[in-house]
Amino acid sequence: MPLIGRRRVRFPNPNPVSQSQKPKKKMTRPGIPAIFTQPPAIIDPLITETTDLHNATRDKCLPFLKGTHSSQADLNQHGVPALKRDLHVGYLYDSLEDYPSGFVAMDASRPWMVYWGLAGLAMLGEDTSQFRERVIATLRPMQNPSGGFGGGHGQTSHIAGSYAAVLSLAMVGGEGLALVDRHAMWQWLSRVKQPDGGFRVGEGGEEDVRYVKQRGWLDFDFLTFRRGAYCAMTIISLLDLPLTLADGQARDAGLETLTSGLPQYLSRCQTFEGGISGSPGSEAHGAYAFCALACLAIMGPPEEVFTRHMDIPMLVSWLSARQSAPEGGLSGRTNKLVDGCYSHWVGGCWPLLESSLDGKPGSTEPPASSLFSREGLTRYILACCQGNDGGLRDKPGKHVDSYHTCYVLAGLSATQTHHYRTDSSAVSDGFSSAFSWKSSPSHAEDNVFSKGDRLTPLHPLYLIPHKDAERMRLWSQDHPLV
Ligand code: FPP
Ligand code: K
Ligand code: ZN
Repeated sequence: MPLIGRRRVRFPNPNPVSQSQKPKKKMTRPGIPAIFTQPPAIIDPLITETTDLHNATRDKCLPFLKGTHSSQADLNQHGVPALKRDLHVGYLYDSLEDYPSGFVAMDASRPWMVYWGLAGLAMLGEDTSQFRERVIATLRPMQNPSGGFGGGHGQTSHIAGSYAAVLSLAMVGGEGLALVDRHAMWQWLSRVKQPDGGFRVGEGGEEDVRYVKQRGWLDFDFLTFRRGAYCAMTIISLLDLPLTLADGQARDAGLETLTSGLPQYLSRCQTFEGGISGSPGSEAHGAYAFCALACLAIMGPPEEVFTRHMDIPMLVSWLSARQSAPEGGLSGRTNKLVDGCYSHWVGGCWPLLESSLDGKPGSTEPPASSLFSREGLTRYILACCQGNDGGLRDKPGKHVDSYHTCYVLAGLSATQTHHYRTDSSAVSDGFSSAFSWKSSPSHAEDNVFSKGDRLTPLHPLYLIPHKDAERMRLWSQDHPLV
């Protein structure tokens, strides 16, 4: 085998299996297929920083996957640990309480923290309406009279904060449904709509570093200043906002509606790899793949909008490459590491694609074979992502947080559920497809989780319970803007 340049080349062990199966104190638990307990059969001989990170991650995960880690107890007949339901519930209740001063950087993500907590609790079967008064009191001061919600008190409106606020209000219901100034929201969204069809995440400020300081990870959005399309379509469809554009750059440029040019814009976000980026010309990433597909599926039936605006074989190929063995978890982009949150951002793309490939609505039966390994993802989530004291995480060795708790649970729920569309919809306008989704428990043969570990499914586009999405939409329809 030739040496490549002057880089270190480590030749793969010709018999890696026997190497890893040297007698060890703890034997792999029974019921676990070899693909989840051994290094991959083909190993890249070129060692780079990337492969080192991959190997280190794999070695960290293996004891958890094999069921031999000292923290693990209660493995089922498939060698999979139980969901620590009560501990996760406790963790999420705590996540909605006070934070020590070290968390000040999260101040700009307060609507998100409310959303992650509520959505996680909803999946775990808790009643989220109990938080109604507190959520309203928390979010009310974040709404700006000129439309939208900021990330915290006194902050400029941001499309992601507005998305999280609207979803949280949908989950608490009641007076929460009336909190949003929908007229101002419509005007604000019209102002952040761009002549190229996309949405900026806020007004102005994209070159103002103060926003960057203020917003932590959301700053990616301010630097590239688009990426708001999914958040916008979620808000528009749940609040039944008019599609006609109010004053703003987009209308000045001749666009007529909030959806004008949007599918074409998303199409330009599909990259040479087949994945989808947050804005044309940048790197494909799982978080934006979900946002783009969910956004398209809000606008129309997947089998029509995906086929028209995406190269589906390329997309399927890129999405499939996000899953790796033995970990079973998903990565967000090429050559990067598995991370529990992509269980949703990437895993949540599969039900949408499966529905698109299925064609017409009405197929209540899950497809005979899945496009990804539900078993692998379930194993990664339950074995590698659960914190000892509750909460879920990116990977072993990382701390739990409410963002990962929410999206890892959402990914687990996607592996347990068959999402399909029906011929009936709660609405009769252009968003009828978005409100025609139903979910039923999947009884696939490769279910490896225990019976008691089923989660309440979320709407696959809105990421809140179906009934809450429908309730907000119907309430809004009953309260037309004059
Ligand atoms: C890279 O992080 C992450 C991104 C480029 C996107 C982050 C955005 C989201 C998670 C959510 C977007 C969705 C909405 C609804 C606003 P990294 O480099 O730390 O991670 P990686 O190595 O896994 O790519
Ligand atoms: K990451
Ligand atoms: Zn993550």
